[in-house]
Amino acid sequence: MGFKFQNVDFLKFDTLLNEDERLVRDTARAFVEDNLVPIIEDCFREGRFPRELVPQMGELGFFGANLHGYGCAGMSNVEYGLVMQELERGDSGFRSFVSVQSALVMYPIYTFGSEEQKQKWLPDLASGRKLGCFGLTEPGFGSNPGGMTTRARKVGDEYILNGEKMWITSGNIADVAIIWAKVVDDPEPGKETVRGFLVETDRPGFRADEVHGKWSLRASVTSGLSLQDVHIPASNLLPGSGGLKSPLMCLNQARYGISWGAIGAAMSCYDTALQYAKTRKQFRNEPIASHQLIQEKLVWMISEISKAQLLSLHAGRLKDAGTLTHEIISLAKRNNVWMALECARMARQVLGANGITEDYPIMRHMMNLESVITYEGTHDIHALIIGGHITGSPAF
Ligand code: TGC
Ligand code: FAD
Repeated sequence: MGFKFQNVDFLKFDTLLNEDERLVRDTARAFVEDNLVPIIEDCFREGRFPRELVPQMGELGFFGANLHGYGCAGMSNVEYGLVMQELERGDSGFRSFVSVQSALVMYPIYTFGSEEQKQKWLPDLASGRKLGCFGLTEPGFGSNPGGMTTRARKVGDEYILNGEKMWITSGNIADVAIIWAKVVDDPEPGKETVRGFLVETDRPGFRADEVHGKWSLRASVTSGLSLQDVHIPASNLLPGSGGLKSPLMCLNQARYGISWGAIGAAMSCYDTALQYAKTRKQFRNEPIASHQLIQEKLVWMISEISKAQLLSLHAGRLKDAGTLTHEIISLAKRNNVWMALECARMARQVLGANGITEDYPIMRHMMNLESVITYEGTHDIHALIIGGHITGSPAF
């Protein structure tokens, strides 16, 4: 069942995009319609990541799309955002996989890696021949990653890593993990500095355990990682990384993409509710779309989606101009994910009982968005980031 997606564009948003941007968006849209939509409900129910779609996404340039060289597509940040929008219109978990591969694995290698590391990893990650994950969160440190207990100790020409990471997207399917750890006695005895490491997942002492029992992002793999005396060559340190600022720079990339992705999930919910309301009849033998309270819900959704589109497009234009700040990204991520979750809840009501079934994508989006509003900085943590910025008083 369900409906074929119809474009959601109240504001003539397309007129704000150039031809290349529309082409990229339409390519991603067709990929999602043809390949993801037909299988996603089964994947979600079965708790299966549709890995078979990885090579095609590599060919389409979706991995590390806004990076240049090393086999990457060199898209603009707006184009990259539009890809994220379309992928999440399909499924947030599927978009998460691409976000992690791109913003959290390829970006740190691209930004903090040596030339040798870039040559070795980026082309394979761009094509999807290799997959990666990003280990920042720990069982005891989520919103406050600066408290991490994972440690790296330099011994001769090796580092030895010990620690636990939790809630790691793609942990069990990754060939390489970007692990953030505090290096002991760095830069001087008694001091510690957060640094990033490339850890091949087949190294002795590295273990990934999949998290089961999720009611959210079921089409995405989530894992706990354990590192016990994992020896890596010193050359696996990302040499440009240093301080908590480094992983936070990666989060900026991912959060920016999420701000677009959430619009996609909201579009899917709104479009489903609109089409349903036009066909479902109650009382006067007229479609429920003719009832004022249904219209009010649809109007709320299209208003908020339209504002979110402008917000992310503005952020993208600033990012392309090199002037985007992380506080603006926090505002966009916070607003758009909240907006999408509200749309999912409203759209679900428009569908009545049918809204709770897998015949329509709404309930899946709603459950997925509960993760999206939590990861990459919770809704409240982004309020504190913005609040600290405008008042000058950090409130963590
Ligand atoms: P704080 O003292 O505020 O900052 C430490 C240093 O970092 C700088 N900074 C940033 N730099 C770049 N980008 C940002 N967004 C930055 N935020 C802060 C800051 O200026 C400072 O620099 P310096 O030079 O003075 O050292 O740090 P804090 O310890 O008080 O912590 C606050 C913070 C920012 C960590 C917290 O607000 C936060 O963001 N917590 C959320 C953690 C989080 O988002 N984790 C995400 C894990 S990955 C994930 O969820 C993947 S989900 C899969 C998917 O993406 O689809
Ligand atoms: P906590 O930090 O324990 O927060 C619990 C509650 O307390 C929240 O409501 C929070 O807003 C609130 N809170 C915390 N501190 C404050 C404060 N100072 N003031 C007011 N309220 C506060 N991490 C990775 O590193 N890599 C990944 O790939 C990754 N993928 C993920 C995939 C999924 C499906 C999920 C659910 C999470 C993923 N994460 C990943 C982890 C994610 O980033 C964390 O869950 C998130 O940062 C929140 O941390 P926490 O769950 O420990 O919550």
